[in-house]
Amino acid sequence: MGPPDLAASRSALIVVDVQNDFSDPAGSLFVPGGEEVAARVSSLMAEAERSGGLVVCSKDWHPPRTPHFREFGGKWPRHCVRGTWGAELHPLLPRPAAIVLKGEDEADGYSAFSIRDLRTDAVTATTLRRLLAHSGVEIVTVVGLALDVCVLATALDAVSLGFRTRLIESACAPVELQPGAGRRAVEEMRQAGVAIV
Ligand code: VGL
Ligand code: ZN
Repeated sequence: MGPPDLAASRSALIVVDVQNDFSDPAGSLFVPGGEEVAARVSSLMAEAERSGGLVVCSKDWHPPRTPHFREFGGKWPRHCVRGTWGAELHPLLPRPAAIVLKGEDEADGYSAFSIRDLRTDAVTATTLRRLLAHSGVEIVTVVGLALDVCVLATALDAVSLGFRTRLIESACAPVELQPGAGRRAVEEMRQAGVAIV
């Protein structure tokens, strides 16, 4: 007989980018509602740990110069520069079992699963899929920031990689560069097969 928590261990909570720059009002790309998201995510992480689930946090982790930033031709203000306060996880979050870095080098790093090089357009995988496969995970719950950017990209990748995927909408918030982007992101995820709860 296997361990009693085998079923629970086959699900994972994927916490997307709940870092100071997105979740603290002093952060450089503060997402409105980000503090409330950090508080909710913190409880969800504790709950997932208690029930034997795997908790993985992604961190946007950019070099100081990247074509992802406005000042170098991209669309975002400077944020989550590796090793800075803005790139740290929100202090309310407990320590996760695993951390996946994304947006390194020349990549946008929107999805926690895949990396698209901004110069060559080549797409490669992060460590996340292998980590989940290694732990026997088949069901993932996605939460975090921003709903209409990295949460969207991560949940869509999760579905296309074959994971049963849930989104807890109340533990996400959109940055909405365009008004309505949050609502459209939820619709897109629903249509792709993400269960919105
Ligand atoms: C994100 C914009 C730029 C995110 C990351 O985590 O949603 N948004 N980089
Ligand atoms: Zn970024």
